[in-house]
Amino acid sequence: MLSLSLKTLVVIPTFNEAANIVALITEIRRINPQVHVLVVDDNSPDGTADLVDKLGAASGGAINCLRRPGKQGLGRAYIAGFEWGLSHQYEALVEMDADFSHRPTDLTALLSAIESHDFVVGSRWTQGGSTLNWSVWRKAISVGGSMYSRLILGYPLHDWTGGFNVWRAPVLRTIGLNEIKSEGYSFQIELKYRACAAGFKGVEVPITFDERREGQSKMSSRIVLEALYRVWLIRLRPLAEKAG
Ligand SMILES: Nc1nc2c(ncn2[C@@H]2O[C@H](COP(=O)(O)OP(=O)(O)O)[C@@H](O)[C@H]2O)c(=O)[nH]1
Ligand SMILES: [Mg+2]
Repeated sequence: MLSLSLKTLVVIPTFNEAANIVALITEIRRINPQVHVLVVDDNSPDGTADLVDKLGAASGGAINCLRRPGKQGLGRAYIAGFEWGLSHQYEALVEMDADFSHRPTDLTALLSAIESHDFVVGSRWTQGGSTLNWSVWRKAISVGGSMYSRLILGYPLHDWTGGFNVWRAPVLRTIGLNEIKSEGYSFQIELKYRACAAGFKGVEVPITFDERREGQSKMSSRIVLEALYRVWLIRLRPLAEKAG
């Protein structure tokens, strides 16, 4: 078992993930029992939040659910989850999807890497990373989107749109979470850009991106298109300097 020096919170945004969430949290904590979990649920009609609360009641405070009034998008959910985590003194905050696309077994390598870095990017497109059952087209759009982001934003990451990442608390405290307007894939791009631009040091760790296990995707082609123009807004907006 990996021994963690940092108090760690896995933040999982959910909308209608009742078929996945209990199995996912159980698996995460079976592999890494020291990590805590916060689910940020946007009032899912399928009762996701109630399932998490049931699990949480027997967890001694290790599993919590933040309930939000309605579907406000992935970016807003993460910002609320990060703020909750920072106010509860967590030192490392993980982003992870609820649908098993991000494998609980890959989390161990990400947690190991955060011990010596400011942030860790779980990467499908670095040496050793992969996707399972993706068409050539889907791969081309994802790799192309990351190359496009890298060219415009200028930092040498290979997976800009991925959402399986770890942030040390000072990074999230510094980069101006409340100024972030992006949603979906561009939210992930903007977090990475702001961390790099503030001078924080990250590393990419290879992951295998699996198929969603149960339920439906909430992403749309609108969110892909949003990312294409948002990258320019992200690049051109002035950023706060890194403190200290
Ligand atoms: N709280 C919240 N979670 C969301 C929202 N949209 C998507 N999610 C969650 O974000 C994660 C990624 O979404 P998913 O639909 O799997 O996207 P895809 O993998 O790109 O198809 C999943 O855990 C979703 O339940 C939202 O509006 N609010
Ligand atoms: Mg998914």
